[in-house]
This record gives sequence, C-alpha cells and structure tokens, in this order.
Amino acid sequence: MIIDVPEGVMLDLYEKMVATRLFDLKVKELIEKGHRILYHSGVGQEAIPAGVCAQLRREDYVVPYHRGWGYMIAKGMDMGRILAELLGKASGYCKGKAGTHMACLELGVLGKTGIVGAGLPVAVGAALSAKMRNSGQVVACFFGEGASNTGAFHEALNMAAVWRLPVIFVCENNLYDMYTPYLEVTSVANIADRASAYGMPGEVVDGQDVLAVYEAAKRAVSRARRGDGPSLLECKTYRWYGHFMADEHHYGGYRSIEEVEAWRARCPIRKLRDRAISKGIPAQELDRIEERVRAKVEEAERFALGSPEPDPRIAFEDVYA
Ligand SMILES: Cc1ncc(C[n+]2csc(CCOP(=O)(O)OP(=O)(O)O)c2C)c(N)n1
Repeated sequence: MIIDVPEGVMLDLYEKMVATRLFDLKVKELIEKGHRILYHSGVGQEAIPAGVCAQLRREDYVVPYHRGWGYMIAKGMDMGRILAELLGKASGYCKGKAGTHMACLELGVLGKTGIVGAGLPVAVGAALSAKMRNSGQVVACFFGEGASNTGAFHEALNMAAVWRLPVIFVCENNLYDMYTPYLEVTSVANIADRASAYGMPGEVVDGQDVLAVYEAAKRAVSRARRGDGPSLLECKTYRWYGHFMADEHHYGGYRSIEEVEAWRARCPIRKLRDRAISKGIPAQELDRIEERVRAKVEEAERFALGSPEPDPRIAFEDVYA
C-alpha cells in the first residue's frame, strides 16, 4: 500500500529526520575530537521518532530511551541547548547536570534513563496522571526490543491495558540487544505479537518508512485520545553504527558487513527523498532543507561550545533525596 500525506507533512518529516541525522553525526564528530559525551547513535532509526512525534501535540509526553535524540528534536527542543546539555554546559536544558538523561518538561519530554526498560513504568505513570487529570494528553514511550524482555515491560503493558491508559508503546527493534541478536534471547519473532497477551492492538511497522510509522502512530494516538487505551507498535529498523562509542570497531564482527550494508541501503531519509521527488517535489527544495538544517547544527555547535561551564555552587540545587 502506498501511503499519501500532504506535501507540507512530507517536508516537515524530511526536515526532522535530516536534523536528527546531522545532529547525531555532529555529536559523533565532537566525541572523536575528544569531548566526553555519553552516546548511543540513532543513525538509521530516524524515521521512528520523527513519524511518531509528528502525531503528537506540544503538551503530549514523550518518554525517550537511550538511543538517539530524535524524540527531543521532533518534539521541538532546541539543538543548541540539547548539545550544551550533552557537553555539561550551564545553558543546557538541565543546566548541564543531566547530560544525555536530560528532560524538557515544557515540551513534555521526560528524561532519558540509562536503565534498560525503566522508561516504561514512567510512561504508564505519566499516562495515569493524564487520565486522572482528564488532560487529554497522550504518552509515547520509546524502547528497544531488548527492553521488551524486562519485567518492567510486562508490568507496564498490563497496567496500561487494565486502566485503558492513553499510551503508545513504540519498540524500535534494531535486531541487536547490545551484541546479541534478539532472536537468540527472545521467544517471539515479533515483539508486537506480545500485545495480544495484554489485550491491546500490536502492529509491526517498517521502521525505515517514515510514512508507514506516521500512519501507524496516527491510529495508535487516535485510539489513546478516544480513551480506548494503549497500543504497541514495533518498528523494524537497524542502527548503522556500534551499540555505543566503544563499539565502533564492531564492523564485520557480531554483525556481518553484508548485513550492515544491506540496511544502510535502506536509509529512511533516502527513501522519503525518493518518494518526495516521485511526487513532484523538486530535489532543490529538499537540498535547501538540508542546507538550512546543516547551518542550524553548526550554529548549535557554536552556541554549545561557546557556553559557560556551570557554577560549581549550583551542584546541590535541584537535588532531591
Ligand atoms: C537493566 C539494564 N541491564 C543492562 C544494561 C546494559 N545495556 C545497556 S543498553 C543494552 C541493550 C539494550 O538493547 P535494546 O533495548 O534492544 O536497545 P538498543 O540499545 O538495541 O537500541 C544493555 C544490555 C542496562 N543499561 N540496564
């Protein structure tokens, strides 16, 4: 089935994905130059946060997971302040104290956690709060397929279904739980198959096709907004780089070169670009978007690197025990 969306939506999705990719590569470049940033690259997986977040409103919540920064960018966070936070600068979203685990409550972005699966109960809590306040907010919770083997996943899906909470669970299945092929440690071929055990819809989506993600997210978000409860989307995808920075030399190791190359050929940005051009959008318009994003990323870098270090006296502010 060929999915059609208005031209404006297509261009917006393109811009979000390009920003996510270029921002990610900028972080990689800074690390290679010696800056210390906790980094799990999301290159290759950009269609998922872009497609899902395009169905959300400003006040809706997003619970990110450790991979990438697409959720933050797609939800409208400023790349300069994200980068400043990653570099521990005072102008970062959490004054440089949170690093990659940053949050932005004004835009509904709840903090990342480094504990696999730990975001799922947080998402259920946020959805319960939205339901109790009758606020109409929806929660999108992102996680990897490895997280779906934790107890937190099963408890979260069960409670969300029992209480018919407005949450969409988005599994980014990039086929590896760190260095382990997920089928070696997972009892089902599709994580989405687990949805039926909790009485909610489960859908497998091509995670390289942003329009497919966008449409699947629309169904799940509408269901949540209607008060009909949660859904599980499983987006099949692949990360181009290592699990994290120390794993950059895995190429040809636990993943074959042929496999990596085959997935790189299925680049989600290229796919949307080809689709947009086939719909009559001039390539120059897409190039202009890329140039504009590139300039914004450079500006973000200048802003973040030029920002001051936090005053050590604030170390004990905002600390709860
Ligand atoms: C509870 C817990 N166990 C183990 C780890 C170490 N760890 C970090 S990421 C990761 C793999 C997670 O795989 P997945 O959820 O599929 O996400 P991916 O990194 O593949 O995107 C592991 C085992 C951790 N951070 N937390």
